[in-house]
Amino acid sequence: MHELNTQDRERAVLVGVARSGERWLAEDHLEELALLADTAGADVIEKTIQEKNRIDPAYFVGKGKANDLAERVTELQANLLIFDDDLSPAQVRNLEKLTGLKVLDRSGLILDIFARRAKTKEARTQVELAQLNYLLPRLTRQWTHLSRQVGGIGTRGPGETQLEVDRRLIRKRIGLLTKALDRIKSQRHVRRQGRQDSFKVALVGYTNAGKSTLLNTLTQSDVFVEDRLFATLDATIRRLKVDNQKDILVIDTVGFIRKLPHNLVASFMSTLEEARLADAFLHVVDVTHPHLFEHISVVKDVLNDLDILDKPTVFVFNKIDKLKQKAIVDRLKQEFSPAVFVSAVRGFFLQDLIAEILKLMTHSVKELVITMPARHSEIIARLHSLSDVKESVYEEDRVRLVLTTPNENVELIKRLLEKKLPGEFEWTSANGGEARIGKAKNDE
Ligand SMILES: Nc1nc2c(ncn2[C@@H]2O[C@H](COP(=O)(O)OP(=O)(O)OP(=O)(O)O)[C@@H](O)[C@H]2O)c(=O)[nH]1
Ligand SMILES: [Mg+2]
Repeated sequence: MHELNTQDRERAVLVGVARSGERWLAEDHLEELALLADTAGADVIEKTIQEKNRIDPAYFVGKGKANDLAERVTELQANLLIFDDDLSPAQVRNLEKLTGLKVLDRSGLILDIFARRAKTKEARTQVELAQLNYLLPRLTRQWTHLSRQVGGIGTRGPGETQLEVDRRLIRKRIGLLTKALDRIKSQRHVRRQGRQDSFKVALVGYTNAGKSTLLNTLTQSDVFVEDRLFATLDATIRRLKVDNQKDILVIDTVGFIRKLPHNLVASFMSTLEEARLADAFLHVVDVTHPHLFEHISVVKDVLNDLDILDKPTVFVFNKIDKLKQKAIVDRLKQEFSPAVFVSAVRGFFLQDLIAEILKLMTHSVKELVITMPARHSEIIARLHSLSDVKESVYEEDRVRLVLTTPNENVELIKRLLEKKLPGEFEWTSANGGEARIGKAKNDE
């Protein structure tokens, strides 16, 4: 992210709207918007909040406030106006006309950061797709004209030429990108097959909570870490060795944030696919953050939107090395369980975390579907003793068994089958979805 510092930084004015009596909330949101602006390469030269219960359809803020803003930005020689809430395409147009500045909203800003951060082909494709979807309703002569003239934040990504083509071409491009993503997804699926039988935990959490740092410390890796928002955009996977026996895969994921646009989350589904297939979550929380409770609920909301909330979870309260108010620890222990308190940077109490992961691993169950020759009754009996057989269907000389078993037995069952029935069985793990494991019918 070196280019962030070498480029000319833009001068931004931030605008928020608060319902009456909720000024503190808007101030807080603007604080975070300022971090986002900084990450995108802008210096925030002023923050302004209007208390208003009704949103103005033409300018978002009131007309009077919009006029004041137009004067103020000239005085301040600002070149960028950023709103904390999503604006309609018409509001953007009106505000740009009135102020003569480029106007962005929170989604546009986040998209710009994503465009800079995206490194892999998958992330780039996803970002471009999200940008085009964002752009489509906003594509007007005015916007195109301004972006060509002004450039900078909010205009990177698809590039100027894309802005000049008509909507039909953009739709075509969206179609192509969607297909490309599908292809990448199926390649990822093939790669995933090899990892099918390891226990997988995904690091989820608010941006800047310390997920990548934790991955690095746990697995002695060197994943990019920065004290800015959205340092991670790709799902990185590392192997964690425990007891020289068990292998755990740890997956780093994109961080979440308040007011994360839904279509943006959806466009990252492919990256989050790894998280979706994980056996458990480590929900990493910056315990020193004044709004940690809100962070936790934002993360839960996003996981819920993605329909993946329902997984065993360990709460990992991170950064205890710089926690001053120790009293909060008792409250958190009461409210969240299981919970551990660690420092990823200093490596404090990581053993507690590993112990919790091992507990989850032991207690979690996997559903297996095994097809094998029916004549081996002694093996079938052994499978009954190791698991809960829910269904056995006999067909000619083979039997198909659907069973659930504690995760710790999965390896045992696999070894048993490989030893006694080499090349004669098939199995799938329902928990991991589609992928096939085992050495079935030479089709691996
Ligand atoms: N004091 C302290 N700082 C930490 C700790 N863990 C992480 N940090 C710092 O917090 C910042 C964010 O760390 P990251 O690991 O990039 O956070 P992340 O959750 O991966 O962030 P995104 O990828 O943006 O979602 C960095 O400046 C880290 O050095 C910790 O245990 N103690
Ligand atoms: Mg990260």
